[in-house]
Amino acid sequence: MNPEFFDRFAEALPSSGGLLLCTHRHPDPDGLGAVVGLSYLLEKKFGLQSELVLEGRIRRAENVAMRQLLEITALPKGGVDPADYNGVLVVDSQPGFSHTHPPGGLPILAVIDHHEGPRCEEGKEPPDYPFHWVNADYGATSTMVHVLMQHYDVEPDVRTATALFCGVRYDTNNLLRGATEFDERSFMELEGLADRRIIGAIDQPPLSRRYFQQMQEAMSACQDYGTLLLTLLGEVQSPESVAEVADWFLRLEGQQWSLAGGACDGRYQISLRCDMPDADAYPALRYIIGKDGSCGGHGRMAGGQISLADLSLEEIRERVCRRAVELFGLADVEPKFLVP
Ligand SMILES: [Mn+2]
Repeated sequence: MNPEFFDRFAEALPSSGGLLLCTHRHPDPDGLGAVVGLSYLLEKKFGLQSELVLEGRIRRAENVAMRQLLEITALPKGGVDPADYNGVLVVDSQPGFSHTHPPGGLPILAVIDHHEGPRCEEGKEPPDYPFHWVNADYGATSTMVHVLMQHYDVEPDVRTATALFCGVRYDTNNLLRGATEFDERSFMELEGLADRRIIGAIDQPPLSRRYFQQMQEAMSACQDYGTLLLTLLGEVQSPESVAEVADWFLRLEGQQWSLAGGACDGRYQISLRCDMPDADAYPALRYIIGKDGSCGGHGRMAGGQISLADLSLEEIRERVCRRAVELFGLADVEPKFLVP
């Protein structure tokens, strides 16, 4: 990336006043890491204060631990008076994605993201934000923020390095998934600066009884189609647990697609994962969700949702199952329960 492009980030910022940072609903470690990194850069280099506006609760145990241990504070969605701020910066997502709603009444100054999504797919020109950096060649948005910090000669402190490291680490599964040379460089550098005890505590957080119950429900629901593991649950404790279920079954020996779904907060959440080398999860999930909902994704992982306002849980499960089986050419396969 040429240095002049990064200079545009500085040009996009106001000279004073507060800023808001926004990421997707139920942020993951990469979204949180990118927020912490960007906030640090804004303060150290530009003397600007920024606050995270959080959409959706953080409930996955690892993400809760990361937020607590790194003391990541946030304003609730709806708790923001636009008059107090000069603009919004969006990370690890893009305005227009269905799970991302920047607070209204304020200009969007910057978008930094590594996801493919509806806008790329429609082949539209990206909207003209003052700083618009969307590049799927990065395995994590935290890497992009780290690269931006390096351009401005800002070295992260321990807390910031730990947050960014978690972002790179979880989004790339320790550099094993969709990582490029940029992610590798950031991973190595940040690891040396990060707090290992905090990383360990984020990695192995205490789990609730409900968590184990959820996993047992997932075990009994998982249907094995051979190349596809389908786990379409009813109510789940959090949207993140759907992603966790999809990730978990992907560890079954052999190579498969793992599709999981669960109802939470008025939406049916769906996660698709694959462990085949060149699989592209986003177009696959796009097909499976069809016109019923929306999705986004990156490399071998994708996530989306269908509103439960217009369709019943049963209708959604039936449609998702039918289209997944159709897409993967498994219409003639009689599924077995993974755990009979
Ligand atoms: Mn990400």
